[in-house]
Amino acid sequence: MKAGASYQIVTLNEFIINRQAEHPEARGDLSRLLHHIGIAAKIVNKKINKAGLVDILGAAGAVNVQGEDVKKLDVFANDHFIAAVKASGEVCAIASEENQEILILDDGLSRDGHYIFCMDPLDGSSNIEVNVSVGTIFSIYRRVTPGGERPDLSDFLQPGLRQVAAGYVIYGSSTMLVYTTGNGVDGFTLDPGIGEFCLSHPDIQTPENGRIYSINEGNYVHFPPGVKRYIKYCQEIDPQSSRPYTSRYIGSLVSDFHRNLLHGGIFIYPETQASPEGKLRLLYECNPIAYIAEHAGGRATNGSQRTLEQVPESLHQRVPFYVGSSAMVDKVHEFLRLSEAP
Ligand code: AHM
Ligand code: MG
Repeated sequence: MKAGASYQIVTLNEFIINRQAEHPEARGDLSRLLHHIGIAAKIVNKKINKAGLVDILGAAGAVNVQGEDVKKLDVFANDHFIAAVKASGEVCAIASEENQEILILDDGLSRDGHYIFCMDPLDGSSNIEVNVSVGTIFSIYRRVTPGGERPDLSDFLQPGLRQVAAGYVIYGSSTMLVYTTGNGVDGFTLDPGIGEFCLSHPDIQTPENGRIYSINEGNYVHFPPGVKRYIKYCQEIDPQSSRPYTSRYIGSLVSDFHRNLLHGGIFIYPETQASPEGKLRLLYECNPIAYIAEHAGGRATNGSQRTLEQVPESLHQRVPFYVGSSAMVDKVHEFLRLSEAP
């Protein structure tokens, strides 16, 4: 480096501290929790990078609460994110895709923790065996039960609008952590050389319109008529609106959403015959992704209602999910409405 040359690296921890300093009233609780999430993300990233080398692939021999095979890495990610959240001392209870019931943290500091934590520790895990990107999705709420008392389901059945932070980690060609506390969406790329998440995508804004549609078209015959018509619309030739659009579907929500967030696009997982309520889970998949989408200028709905306004009825509730560039979500709504009209 030339004498006097300067570099401008902002690490995740530095960023969190700077943000906290902007709020003199903040006690640092959320900052501590985010810091620990960053540590868990690095540990899980390391393990995923080695997935092809050591015997950690394949089913762990158990079935999760959704009746799906639990892969060993799912268990690893679940354990490490739980440990990180516990270590922060700020969270009194956790909901995870991998656990049927909420996990109550009633030891030490955690009992008085102000927050509850929801997560999908390893989303898209069926993709690991073929080296496709997977992710962790998380969501943080303030508890509603009084501090010191035993947290219960009511702490978790809050509409997504009440999230205080949400984010995801994408373990891809590079590993990124993207999160928001409701004040802009920022992305950090893990620099393996120094082992730090570094600010690489400050204040992400998603394009208002896009050219990518992401949906599992193998389920086409089971889609609602409005979705079928929207797909045909995406495939029509219309140079003025840059159609036909491009179809991209990885089958890993975090990766599909992340690409569309940066380039503009729409991700749809509607209700189908096999999944009449949709496939994706409201608490730890749709709500955090919806919160990020909205704070980046996008939209997220269940086809008619804003995802963040839905009041959850159960921990593992599934909902249809339409998320992405606002103009594209509005357009698919038009088709859904038209199809319902008598
Ligand atoms: P998972 O949490 O069990 O990994 O399932 C969720 C995944 C999402 O990442 C992805 O968008 C979707 O399931 C893909 O489902 P499908 O294979 O039905 O298209
Ligand atoms: Mg998932």
